Amino acid sequence: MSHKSGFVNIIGNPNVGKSTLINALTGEKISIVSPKAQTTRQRVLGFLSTDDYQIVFSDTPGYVENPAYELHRKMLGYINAAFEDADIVILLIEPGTRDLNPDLLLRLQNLKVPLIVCINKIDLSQQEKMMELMKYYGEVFPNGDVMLISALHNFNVDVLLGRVIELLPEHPAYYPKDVLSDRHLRFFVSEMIREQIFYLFEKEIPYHSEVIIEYYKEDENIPKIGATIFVSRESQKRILIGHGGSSVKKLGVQSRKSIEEFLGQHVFLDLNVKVKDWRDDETTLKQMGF
Ligand SMILES: Nc1nc2c(ncn2[C@@H]2O[C@H](COP(=O)(O)OP(=O)(O)OP(=O)(O)O)[C@@H](O)[C@H]2O)c(=O)[nH]1
Ligand SMILES: [Mg+2]
Repeated sequence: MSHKSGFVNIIGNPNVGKSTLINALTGEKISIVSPKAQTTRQRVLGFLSTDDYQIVFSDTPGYVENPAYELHRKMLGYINAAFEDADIVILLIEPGTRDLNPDLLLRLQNLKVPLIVCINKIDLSQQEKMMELMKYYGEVFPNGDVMLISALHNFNVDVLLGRVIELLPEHPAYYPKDVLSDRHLRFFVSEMIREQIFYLFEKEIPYHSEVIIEYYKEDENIPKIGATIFVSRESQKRILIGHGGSSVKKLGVQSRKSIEEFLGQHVFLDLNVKVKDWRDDETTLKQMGF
């Protein structure tokens, strides 16, 4: 019997809902989500497998307009990689967006694989404007499909999935059928702490924070997890820790709750804050998994 499989890579500007979409498509928490731009920094794969097919969905960072740090260049590198191995590209757009970066636009127009343009967050816009936007993108990408979705409210996500399955090439499965992602537990745990940093802290703090899991002891009744949060400057460390440690304590409680929900069990979580100018440091970025 024939079997379908392929890489379906979600690409778009920051904050358009790419991570929300990969979670909706797979039905799992594959990628962290926040209301702030540039939440996703690495490529994360999420798999949807049945007897007949395996879809390898890929979440990518939002397109970085002006890369200023090595971190940004790494983020752009993941987008490049997603262009290279895609069997299908989903371009995610926010209502009202008409200008894509010229380089991004050109690459999308010259794709050798099918393109599905999804206008997301349609719950936030009027029908008439959506129709205009659909027409506009239909003209910009005459070979692509254009559809309206809401990743957050699960509207038309099933229609998108149906189209993806139609377009999927015949190929054996790339990954074992019983796994959900290419990432291990430590990655998800560090990302969930980072997600809470995006929710709890303002201004530059989330953008200067990265999390490393130092230990994950599963041999105990309740797993013990130790994580270090790296920030670039002493002043940022003071903000993260807060008066008498109040802010880092709150971060610890919220992160622990989210990790416990993910794992379905209690954990101990110990957070440490350290200063290191990690965003421009190749070696440190490598240690952080970039
Ligand atoms: N109203 C509405 N909000 C949405 C929808 N989809 C996503 N969002 C919200 O948009 C924000 C950004 O979502 P993400 O999934 O983190 O966006 P992203 O494209 O992955 O962002 P980066 O990783 O920063 O590039 C979050 O606050 C989501 O809840 C939608 O269909 N409707
Ligand atoms: Mg994201």
